[in-house]
Amino acid sequence: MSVDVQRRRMLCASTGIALCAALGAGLSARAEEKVIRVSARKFVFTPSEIALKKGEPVVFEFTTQDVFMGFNLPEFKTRSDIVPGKVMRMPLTPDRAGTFTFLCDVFCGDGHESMSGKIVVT
Ligand SMILES: [Cu+2]
Repeated sequence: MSVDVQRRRMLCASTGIALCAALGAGLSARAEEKVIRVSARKFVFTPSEIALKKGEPVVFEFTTQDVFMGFNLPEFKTRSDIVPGKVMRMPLTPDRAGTFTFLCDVFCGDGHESMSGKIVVT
C-alpha cells in the first residue's frame, strides 16, 4: 500500500469522526427512534400485522394517497388521523404483551368496516 492511499484512508476516517462529533447529540436521538411506517388505502393497512416489543418505544408514521382515514388502537387508547399527502406521527410504547387489533375509525367507503390489522407485542 502506498503512503498516499494510507494517508487518504486516515483522512476519511478522521473526517467521519469529526462529522459524527459535530452532529452528535441531534443525530443520536433520531437514530434511537424506531419508526414503523404504515400506509393506508381503501381498505387495507400495509403492513397489516406489526410486531413490537413490550416497553420499546416506537413512532408510527401513517401515510395515504387515498382519502381521509384513521388508525385506532383501542386497547392502548390511542389513535391518529391519516391525512392524504401528509405524514402523521403517533408515538406508542406498548406496556403489555399480546395481540391487539387496530382499525380504521374514519368512514372511508364500502369496505371500511373490514379495514383492520394486528399488533403483536412480545
Ligand atoms: Cu375507513
